[in-house]
Amino acid sequence: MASESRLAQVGTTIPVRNVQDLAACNAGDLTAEALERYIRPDIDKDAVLYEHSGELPVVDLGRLFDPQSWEEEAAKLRYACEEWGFFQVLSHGVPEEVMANIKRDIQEFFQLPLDVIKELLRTNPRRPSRIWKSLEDYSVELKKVAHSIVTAIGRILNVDPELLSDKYAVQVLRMNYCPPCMSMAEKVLGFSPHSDGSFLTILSQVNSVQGLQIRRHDAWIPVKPHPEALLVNVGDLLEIMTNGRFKSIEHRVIINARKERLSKKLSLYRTVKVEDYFAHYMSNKLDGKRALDYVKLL
Ligand SMILES: O=C(O)CCC(=O)C(=O)O
Repeated sequence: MASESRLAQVGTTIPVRNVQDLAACNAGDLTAEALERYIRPDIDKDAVLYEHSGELPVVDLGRLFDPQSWEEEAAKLRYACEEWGFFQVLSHGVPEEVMANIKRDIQEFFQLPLDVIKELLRTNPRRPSRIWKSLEDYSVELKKVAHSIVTAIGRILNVDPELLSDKYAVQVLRMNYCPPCMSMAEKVLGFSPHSDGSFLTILSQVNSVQGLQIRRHDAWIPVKPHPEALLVNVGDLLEIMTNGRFKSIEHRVIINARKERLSKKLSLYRTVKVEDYFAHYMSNKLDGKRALDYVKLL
């Protein structure tokens, strides 16, 4: 919690009109002006290659930690991080019950009227206790998954495991809600193209509505997630720390004209305190850009 509130103090997102509020408007009120923030004139600029959806790399965590198959699976993980920046993780070990509970509770949460949600969060953010418990259980499980992936990445990069230790990690969980949009669905995006500012992100759909597309070779590849997989992507921090070897890839979310889309995203950050960086900087002799090596892994 301490690190969460620290992050909240660092910065918040740009205020926008609430999308549930927008979705509740009469179709006639959803003018181009009302939707201006969401309309992307360049939405069709690059091709969407549906036929490549099945090529998204898959990494099996069980095989990754089996000495017999480590090498083969580690090669897949390295390829995924270097060439795609996105991959699906199977055998992640998150209990089915934890997955089912969080999906159920997030769906129920977003069915509450907007004023009830606001009131709940204002008066007592912990009051919707069932969802709170589900979120906590899910976070605990995802921390283990993140730890396994980060450990494997450390082995692949041959870096000191201490540098990737959990004590430098901060975890942020977010629930995403994209309402259906009948008017101008073909011009509106749920999430504009962006790469993640995190070290690593673990994504998972909450309902069955697809929409995520990832950038590859100047085109968009729609993601069709395996029902049991978690989707992982390299974030900007990992790209920086690997000197650009691992790629933090742009992605976007298209919306569905008739159905809402729900997803959850766990972002993992690795902290470097300015004080630590400064202490490191001061305690070393001036030597070109060597102090930067302190934040880079490679
Ligand atoms: O919902 C998704 O699949 C992706 C969401 C996303 O890109 C984000 O939360 O930054």
